[in-house]
Amino acid sequence: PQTIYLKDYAAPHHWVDTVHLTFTLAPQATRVLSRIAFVPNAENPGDLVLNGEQLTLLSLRIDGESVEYAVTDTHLTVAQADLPSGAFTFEAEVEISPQTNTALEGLYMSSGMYCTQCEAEGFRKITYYPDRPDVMGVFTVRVESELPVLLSNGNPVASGKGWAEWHDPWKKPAYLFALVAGDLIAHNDSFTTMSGKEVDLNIYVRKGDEDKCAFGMAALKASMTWDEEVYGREYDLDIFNIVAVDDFNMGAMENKGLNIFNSSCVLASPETSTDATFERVEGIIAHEYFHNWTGNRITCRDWFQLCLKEGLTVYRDQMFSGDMRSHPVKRIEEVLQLRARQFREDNGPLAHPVRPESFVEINNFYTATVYEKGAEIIGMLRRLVGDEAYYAGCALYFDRFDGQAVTIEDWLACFAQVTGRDLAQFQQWYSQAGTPRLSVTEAFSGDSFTLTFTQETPPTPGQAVKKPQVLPIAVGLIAADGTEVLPTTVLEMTQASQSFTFSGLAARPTASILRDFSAPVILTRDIDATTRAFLLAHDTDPFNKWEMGRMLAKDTLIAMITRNEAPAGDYLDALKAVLTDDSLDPAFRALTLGLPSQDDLAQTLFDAGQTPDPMAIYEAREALRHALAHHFADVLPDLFAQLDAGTFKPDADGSGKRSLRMSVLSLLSLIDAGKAAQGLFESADNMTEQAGSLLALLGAGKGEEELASFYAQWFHDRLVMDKWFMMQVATAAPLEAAQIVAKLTQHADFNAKNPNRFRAVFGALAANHAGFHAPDGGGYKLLADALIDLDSLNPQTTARLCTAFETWRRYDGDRQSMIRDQLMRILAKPDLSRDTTEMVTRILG
Ligand code: BAL
Ligand code: ZN
Repeated sequence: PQTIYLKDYAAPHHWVDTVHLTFTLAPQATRVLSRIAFVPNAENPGDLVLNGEQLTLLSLRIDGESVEYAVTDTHLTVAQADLPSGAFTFEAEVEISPQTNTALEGLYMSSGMYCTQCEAEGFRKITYYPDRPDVMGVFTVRVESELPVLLSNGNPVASGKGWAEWHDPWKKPAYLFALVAGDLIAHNDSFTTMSGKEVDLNIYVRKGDEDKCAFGMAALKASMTWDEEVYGREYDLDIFNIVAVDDFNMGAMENKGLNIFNSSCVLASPETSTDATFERVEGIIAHEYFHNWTGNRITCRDWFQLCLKEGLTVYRDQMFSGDMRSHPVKRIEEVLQLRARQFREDNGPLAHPVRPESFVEINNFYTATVYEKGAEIIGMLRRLVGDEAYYAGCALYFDRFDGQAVTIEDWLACFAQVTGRDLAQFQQWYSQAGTPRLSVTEAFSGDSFTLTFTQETPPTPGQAVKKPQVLPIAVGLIAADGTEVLPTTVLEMTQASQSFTFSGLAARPTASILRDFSAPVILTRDIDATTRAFLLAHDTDPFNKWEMGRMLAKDTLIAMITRNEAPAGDYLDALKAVLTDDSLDPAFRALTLGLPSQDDLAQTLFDAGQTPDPMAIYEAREALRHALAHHFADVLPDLFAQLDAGTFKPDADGSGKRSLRMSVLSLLSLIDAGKAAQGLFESADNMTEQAGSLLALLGAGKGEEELASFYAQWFHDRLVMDKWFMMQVATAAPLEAAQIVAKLTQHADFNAKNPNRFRAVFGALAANHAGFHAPDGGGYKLLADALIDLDSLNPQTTARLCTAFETWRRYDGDRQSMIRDQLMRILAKPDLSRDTTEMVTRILG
């Protein structure tokens, strides 16, 4: 397959003015008639080059005349010599087959409805078109079908029996095109924008899901208000539609005026959804809505600039969720996720810059690095320039680039202009892959305290030598009595090694370093358990307070794994103090009680030069869970009773209490024979507690009856059934995991074609660290078998799940050789997709 390079970017030979599309829908023979007004690009004249894949071309005309053209599997070309000299109208009719489109890119069918997914390059499976984000046009779309709901982008223009017309006045690239047709029900509401415009809001769902839309609608309205209040951004159409689709590769898609959502990311009700789902729905609704300005009104010049819209939009949705809930809790959750997904990626064969320099298949670059590290860069930029300059830079960006397809350089230029800063070194964050290692030493002399930092970024594929990054390092200093002698101060590190001195101190303080996780680095700091426990008790920065508990837990587990030590009493006492401290937010206490994942421990051991043994990691973690349960035995039952949040409300307060309550229950189940969990399972009126009590039972090696009754209650609800599948795999004992997965794939409700269901089983297998890495290699083989089968149906989801193997070089020779065999077996599959070929090749290195 061909590699595409950022350095090769060239503007298109033709721009698009207007696009008229008529869809005559039929499951296996949909007709797409296109009329496109093209304008030659005087600065780069040439042939008319259109993308097109899996299309049957029925007719083609230019300015009403037939013309010579060449068609390949991927392109249609009309030679410049055969084109009119100025602007012209291109007309074509193609036939496509939505029903057999299992890749879920382009126009496809899901549960009887038609829907589309065009980002990144799906529009070329709908019709011939310059399918690149810098080509923007004004679309008018006519949809013909007997189905009752017919939707596309923009505003409705006219409709009649069996047809509807839509017009989107905002020019857009083809990746933001969308079409939906189905027998759907609308949950309707409205919103008045800051300039007094009334917007009609709809969430379209299948019959039976109407009662799961209210929360998403409230989140949408909150997002619209927030973007007006915080960024001054107003919505710009008469209507905003969201549609829930069951078969969807991603979480959701920001198509202009017609967001399409994986149903798991928009539907929510207390009976069927956990608090985590409510939080996810709120965040994703906001994310897609915020794209209307950061992504749609201003889009990317090319796909290498993907982080321009994704990093910024993730940052915006994170700030929104923090405002809706709790910033400290949200920040800890973000960092947990960043470390679990992005650091893992950045430390392995798939490491790539936030703005990659090349790709084979762009779908493989919708990664944690582009999204989450991309968001961290925005957060660092804001820390460095300050709030006022941050918002001034954003305002300039919106003003200057509205209606354009732009680059990271364009974005940064706004902040350079507003602040007068030179952001050249900062821009390296976009081009240099790898997670910087930051180490620090501390010295006190006279009345001065000095912190000396050293940074180093390890080599990553294709980047052997690294330069120092700009690091905003937020620090605070705390006196021995717990008072803060230096409030949070941001140090700006730009060199490989740099010292910062604080004077006028009466005594040596304790430093709190990298507050709020102010830069995405791995911090090494030589501090003893007593200092960690002191900061856990006294740090005013909630993130670092949590971080100290996490480091104590990690040290304890590493000592248990490598030296067979018993858990340190100091750690157990410090954790108990947090668990029982009523002055702390329950959500924070729950996060502090959470142990580092097995995958995190494996990486930590590997970084320390050891070969991680998945079974030993699993056993130590289980032993620590039992030790915690026994150490807290006297307080767990009371805490469980006190933390009853009463009537279910999916807000920060209620979800925080339930989160701590479920953490308590999971420990309690290890010492009360599952009684409390069985009781709650019987009485729970919400999914958070029903699934939480079932998980607590399964985690204690019980729960078989409850699992069966859960199925009997929920077999008709596909999203709850995803949980039923996932919970069994997630809690499977290491030596049973492969067998349980094999059995579940034979279940009548398993369907590999549905990405949610496939991920519920195989994503959970990959996440069950000891189960996936079971010594006989059964987990590897099972996943490889499933990926080989899925690749013919759905390359995108297949390629994504190959990341299960990305850490293979951490492990012992036997495991490495078993994984390599499986990767080679995948690669040997005839007609393996471009997506999977690229991923496996990169993983093999
Ligand atoms: N643009 C793809 C889905 C999302 O990031 O919103
Ligand atoms: Zn996005």
